Amino acid sequence: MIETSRIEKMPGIMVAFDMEDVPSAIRLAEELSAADGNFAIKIGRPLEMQTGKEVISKVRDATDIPIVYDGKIADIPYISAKIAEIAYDAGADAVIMHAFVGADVVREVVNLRGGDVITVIEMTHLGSVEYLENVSEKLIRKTAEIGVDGIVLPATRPERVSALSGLLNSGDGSGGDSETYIISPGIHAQGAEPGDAIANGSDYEVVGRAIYQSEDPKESAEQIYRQAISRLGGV
Ligand code: NUP
Repeated sequence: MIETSRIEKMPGIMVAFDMEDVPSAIRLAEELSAADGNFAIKIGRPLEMQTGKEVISKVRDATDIPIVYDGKIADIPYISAKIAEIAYDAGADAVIMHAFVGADVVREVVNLRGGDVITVIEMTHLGSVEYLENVSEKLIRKTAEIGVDGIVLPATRPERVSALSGLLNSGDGSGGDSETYIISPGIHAQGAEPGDAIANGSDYEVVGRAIYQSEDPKESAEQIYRQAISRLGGV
């Protein structure tokens, strides 16, 4: 039984692999292995849909960097656990699932002990304020109590990262675990700047298009990493 996180709680960049070209994904995975900084890879549905779970295995063979499968799992407990199990078996270190589906689903996936579980608490887009923002404190408390490894908070709303990360670490009876890492998408393509989330308590900033659509993805990843880290001041 594995109880420790596969993903280290330390500032870094999680590169979103949403490109639809498998060879370029493998190339970037190899390049990131040699890149200067703390990186993780997040495989999203657009890439997964090219070949299915094989692409997770191919990226796994190309690098030792932690791999997160972002299926945003949101189904009944049996199906959610099945999807997570397939991703772990293919080589993923972590899966992303929705918290709003309820504690029974989160618990079922956590109980697999196949790898890290990251739950979506609030999202980066406008519609996240319609429903998720109203229940996010409850979602954090519940998922922390269950013992997830990571949560998703939006870099596009740094004030939410600050407020909710404080809640996670407050030890106010919420079951909050300071070892729980925070990942925050929204850098560049969705309007946030490198460091906006990390400076407010997040650990990893998730960056997709600004890296994989750039002329030199490895160089862009390194540059964004440096910019984000510099916002911590002296670290
Ligand atoms: O709230 C979320 N917002 C978001 O953009 C939760 C996510 N998981 N993501 C993912 O982060 C999204 O699916 C994509 O893979 C990545 C952001 O990509 P980009 O906007 O940097 O290209």
